[in-house]
Amino acid sequence: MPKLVGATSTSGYFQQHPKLYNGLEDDPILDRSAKLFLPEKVYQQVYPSLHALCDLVIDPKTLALVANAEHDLPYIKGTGFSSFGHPIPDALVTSPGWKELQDIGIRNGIVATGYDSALGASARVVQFLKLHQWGPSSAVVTCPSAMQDGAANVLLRELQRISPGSRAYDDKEDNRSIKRKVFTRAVERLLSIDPAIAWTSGQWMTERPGGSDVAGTETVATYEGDNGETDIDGNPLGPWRIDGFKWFSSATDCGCVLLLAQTEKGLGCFFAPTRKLDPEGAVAMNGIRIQRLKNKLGTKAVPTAEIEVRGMRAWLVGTEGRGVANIGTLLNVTRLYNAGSSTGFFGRGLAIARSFGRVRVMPSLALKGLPDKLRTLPRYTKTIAGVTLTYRADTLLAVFVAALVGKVENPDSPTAAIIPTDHDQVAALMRLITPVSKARTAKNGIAGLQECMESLGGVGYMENQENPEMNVARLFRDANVLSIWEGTTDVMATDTVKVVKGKLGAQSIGAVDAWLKATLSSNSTDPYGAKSSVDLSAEKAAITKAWSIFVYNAQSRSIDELLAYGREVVAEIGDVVCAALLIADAENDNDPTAVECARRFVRTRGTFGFDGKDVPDWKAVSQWDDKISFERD
Ligand code: UCC
Ligand code: FAD
Repeated sequence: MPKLVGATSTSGYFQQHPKLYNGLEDDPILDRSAKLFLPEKVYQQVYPSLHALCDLVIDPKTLALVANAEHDLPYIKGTGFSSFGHPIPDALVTSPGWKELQDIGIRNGIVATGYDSALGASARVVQFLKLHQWGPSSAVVTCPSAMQDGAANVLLRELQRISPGSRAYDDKEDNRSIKRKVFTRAVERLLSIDPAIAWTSGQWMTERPGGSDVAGTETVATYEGDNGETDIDGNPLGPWRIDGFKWFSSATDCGCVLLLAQTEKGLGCFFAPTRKLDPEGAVAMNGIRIQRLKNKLGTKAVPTAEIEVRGMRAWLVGTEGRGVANIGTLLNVTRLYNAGSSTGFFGRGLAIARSFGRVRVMPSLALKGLPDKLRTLPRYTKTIAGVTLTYRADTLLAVFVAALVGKVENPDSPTAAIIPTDHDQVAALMRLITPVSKARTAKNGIAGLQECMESLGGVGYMENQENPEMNVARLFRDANVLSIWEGTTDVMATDTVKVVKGKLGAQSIGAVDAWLKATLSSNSTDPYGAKSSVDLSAEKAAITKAWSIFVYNAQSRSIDELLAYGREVVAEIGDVVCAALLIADAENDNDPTAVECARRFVRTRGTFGFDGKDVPDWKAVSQWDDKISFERD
């Protein structure tokens, strides 16, 4: 009998360190999404830079910056005022880690890629794939990036509207050419990949009376005309004076903001640079004072603040009274980022879970001389396979939205065949599926990350400062905001129902109808040239039936009833679109795991009515669980 020896702090069992791998190699759905949504030539062209980014995001140096940003939290310098009572410009202090991460994001074109004309309609897909990987290693600098992208989008649309040939220009400012100059310069900054030039943007919608319902906005815009003040580029600061109080500002270190304010004709959308030149030529704040920073569950490095606005000078975007509609463009972009972040965080959580499952030893198995790693336990792989399937479906859904946005923005540019060519159909799909994707990916991401955290046992709940690559608890904390900001889940449900029952209702249902028909047609003339040799006809029939039941219910019930069941509406549309995407992915190359994922999804989701009718042999199911969880091993 060997002598029993107690463990000490330096002897006994030590867990082998888990290792993260390059996302394009370790996470099959990332590469598969790229193949499904990018034309072959674009896929080949962007693969090397995507691969390099996937290395960068797991580089210990990058993760050390995240740890620094989470440790050195933002704060306000002193009182925010000089000894003589002058407001101090740039009183907000952020960490070196935060600043460097901002710069890395800018240099890697996290925003600019979405506007890369060489990529055409694929630009948004490539951008999405970058964001998906970058988000979980960025300390959430992606939050300001999202609003930066949204602001660029809104300003580009406004530049089109006020272009010399346009007759749509009807506000009281007789200053189109100055406005064009100001917005053109702002767009240059928002899309720059030079950190010395680039601006992030704020998005100030939420006030104390409400963020979901902005009708009670207490910020007021008054038209005063040019007052001679200039922004830091020497351009006029804007003819509107803005006064009010904004309850949440995430990108508080931004170069400009888009905000809502009341005008005599109702809500307006306004653009304002955050800094100006004072009469002595020094940089000063443009009527902005930070009241205090918020103390939050997660997104700790993000300098979220309450802001008092007094005498800020701004430019009207769009027309008075159309503020919500005019900022709507931005919402669709930021909600896409939200979905990219949800799925990106979820994917990283799964990568961490896999890395642990591969090395964690089960002592009772080791003592029996059996394969002893956690990943060999059928109950464990069933849990991981379940969340992996949800993640695969949600990632396809979110990349689909990115591809639709890319096509709406570049209607004449070719795409992968899964995206329709008809502009109205693409626009209607985008408008309907964006809130569905935002709501679904956020909720599933949070729940999925909780499972990933639990799968590491106690270590999962730790901050793991010494091994920041393992910090799944941080991802879980950060992810919890994704279902709240940019519209809560119930607000997304309301928005979805408004689309279904509103003036776009028939068009959006027709758009899904046509897309489903094309996607689920499996004969040799189908638009994807699918080489399908597998039989998914029962699954396809179930999807078609589920959709027709949904359409019948949506059309026959009142808007009030549908609003009450808004979450079910979101779930059903999401299930149908995800199922069709999983089938398209499976038929793209007949990959057996992808086929199993498509089958499983349809046969286990209540939406499709297979419940209890399909009881395959449990050992065969377990083998598939292992394959779905650890496909690349
Ligand atoms: O939370 C925030 C920032 C956080 C950080 C961002 C990070 C991003 C991800 C990064 C991840 C790391 S900023 C605050 C965000 N706030 C919201 O999202 C507001 C939530 N509430 C809503 O979305 C509501 O649905 C409202 C406020 C839009 C509803 O207002 P109303 O007044 O009831 O408006 P309606 O009646 O629904 O819409 C008015 C008009 C309609 O057009 P018309 O008049 O032509 O029929 C709508 O079709 O606006 C149009 N509209 C839209 N158009 C409304 N929503 C949209 C839309 N999404 N797209 C296009
Ligand atoms: P409320 O609108 O009061 O909502 C409370 C509850 O009522 C929610 O559960 C909501 O779902 C429900 N509800 C409201 N309306 C409806 C409806 N029509 N149907 C069903 N249910 C409904 N905002 C900005 O403008 N800019 C920012 O930079 C920003 N950054 C943020 C950063 C963080 C970390 C957080 C947490 C929030 C941030 N927000 C920002 C605010 C965010 O957008 C709002 O918190 C959110 O939109 C909800 O608004 P609210 O807090 O006023 O809650």
